[in-house]
Amino acid sequence: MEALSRLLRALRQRLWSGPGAPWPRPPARGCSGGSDYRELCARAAREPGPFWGALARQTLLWDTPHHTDCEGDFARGRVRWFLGGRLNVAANCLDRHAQHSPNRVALIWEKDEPGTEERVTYRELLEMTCRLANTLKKNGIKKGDRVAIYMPVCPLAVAAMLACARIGAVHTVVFAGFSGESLAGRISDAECKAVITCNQGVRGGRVIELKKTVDEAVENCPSVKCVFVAQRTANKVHMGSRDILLEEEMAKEASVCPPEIMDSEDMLFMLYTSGSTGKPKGIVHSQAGYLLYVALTHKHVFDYKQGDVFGCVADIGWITGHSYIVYGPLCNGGTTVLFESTPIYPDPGRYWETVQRLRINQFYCAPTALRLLLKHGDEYVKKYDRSSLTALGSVGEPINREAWQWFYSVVGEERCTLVDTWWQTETGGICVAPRPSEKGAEIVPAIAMRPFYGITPVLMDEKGKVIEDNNVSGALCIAQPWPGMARTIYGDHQRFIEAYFKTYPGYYFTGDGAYRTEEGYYQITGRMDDVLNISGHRLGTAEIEDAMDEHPAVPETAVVGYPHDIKGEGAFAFIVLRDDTAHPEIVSKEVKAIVASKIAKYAVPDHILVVKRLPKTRSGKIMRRLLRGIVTGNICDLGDITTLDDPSVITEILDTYEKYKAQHPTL
Ligand code: 7RM
Repeated sequence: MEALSRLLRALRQRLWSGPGAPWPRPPARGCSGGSDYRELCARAAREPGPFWGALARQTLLWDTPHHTDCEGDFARGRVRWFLGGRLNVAANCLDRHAQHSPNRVALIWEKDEPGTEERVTYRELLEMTCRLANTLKKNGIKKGDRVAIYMPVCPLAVAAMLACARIGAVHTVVFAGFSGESLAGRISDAECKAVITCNQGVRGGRVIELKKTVDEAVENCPSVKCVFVAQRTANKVHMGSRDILLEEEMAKEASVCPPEIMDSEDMLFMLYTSGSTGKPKGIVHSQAGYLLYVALTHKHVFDYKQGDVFGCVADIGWITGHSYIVYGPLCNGGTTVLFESTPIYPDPGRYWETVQRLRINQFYCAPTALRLLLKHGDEYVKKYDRSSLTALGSVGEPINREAWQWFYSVVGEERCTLVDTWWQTETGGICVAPRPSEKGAEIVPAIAMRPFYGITPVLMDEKGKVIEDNNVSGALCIAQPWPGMARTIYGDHQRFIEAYFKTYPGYYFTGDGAYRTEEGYYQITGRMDDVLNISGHRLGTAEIEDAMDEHPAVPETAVVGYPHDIKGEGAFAFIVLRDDTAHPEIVSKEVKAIVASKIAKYAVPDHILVVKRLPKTRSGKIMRRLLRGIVTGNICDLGDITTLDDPSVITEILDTYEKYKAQHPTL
């Protein structure tokens, strides 16, 4: 008992005084804080309003300039930027570029079928967007209405997002890997009036039945009045009474659509993301602040220059796609790649063959893909010409040393800047990254993470006090509002306040822990709450548990994360069976199927262990911390177990786990 308490103390200690840096990184040559960068940060911190206000006037195209830079604070959890300003986001992303350079390429669609890219110019994208916008209007979609987009990465998906922006409708893109039930949940919560989808998708050579999934989803969504169906494949799908062939209708519409002029703070889009409780939250972003922030971070973090080809291989269903495939690059008049395929189709050279063929200059991806690719060896990289590359970016999860080194040395030939970028759905854009950095320091392997100008990170100790020292870790908070931050959770502002502004009053709490180095650089250590990061995708343990609990034979479940070679983190589930007659293997299979159909395939736990009971406190709360300790091999680190109802449960589960592990050597 005493030993266990010691272990618990150690665990808490580890969380707060920090595991130290995730891994020792080489010193940051030449980027220790240039005068430009320092000056910008100082100005932004001193007078954030005027600082961002001036940038907003310079960077965006306004219908009416704003009169008030910023209003509100974290104490109230309500912040607003550029009040009085009026503009249209689609006009910013399209019209002004189409006017000056109509034939400049806006999108390069790297289709799933290798070697079949398609280019879309600014003029063409503007026309496509206007036709789509007119089609939406014709079918009754108005300013403020919500529209769900359930599509693969393709030009029409981008046009759909921009068409919503053009008429002032609010899009909510749902990653096309989510199940019908997940889609339905999001459509209902957002009360979407329409869904835009494709007949089918194609990924890694496999057909995905998107329309079928939408049919399943909208069956229980009375708010949906029409479903627009684009044709990605030649196959016919069932069309019902509210279904509309998108391209056919677009062809009938005018290629001009006057933009709806929006207030800076009107809602631009919402995007669902997982939190520590069961239900995903609809994170709301507004027009001007978001657009300004993603345009500036895109330009300065990647050093994007006019004419560069920007290759972010994320899916548009995640915030990374919104900010760095669509809004950031297009606001900057850039050329942006839409990557529809997978890193390993037709073989593990796909990314680099694409880099060579499209002459990509900045390449932005997730560590999980790098971990997968490096296992296939360097040859798949080296056989393609990567001389166009100038910057490499990583996002979504902590990048481990091996992946960083491989990306930097093998992919980037030690010639490209590698930017590890930390941010969240809620932050809108990149907040911590090695750039911008000092002038002349661009070519060094920048590994030191520091705040983008205007971002004021602070670390908190367990008592909720700001930590001033370096060489420490704590809870990562941000002290000052910035234009790109989320404004609310759709339909539940109270939840917004509770999730982000209650834990450390007056500060935005990110949910992540971070370590600050001797020199004052930041390294992210990972989530401090019950949110998993599986292959760079966020998932709440409660979300998975809620799905598993649907199984009639499973009264209790608990999910924890464990380190996974490729995914970074995997889900490990513990379940209790209602009675001894249930067959564990059959139940496990059924439970997995339930998770896939209620959430998505990637949410299915890698392991399901049947146990007699779960560790609980005397008040009946499941102690996931202990289970995490078991699956991460930190049994010496279980911490305070004094509140545990019956300590013998630990040895009981440990025994079961050891037996399971013996049969699963990959664990
Ligand atoms: C962009 C995105 C956010 C969570 C965040 C972190 C983790 C993201 C990094 C990272 C370490 C990084 N939005 N995370 N980037 N952890 N280093 N560079 O991923 O809303 O889907 O996820 O992802 O835990 O809180 S997200």
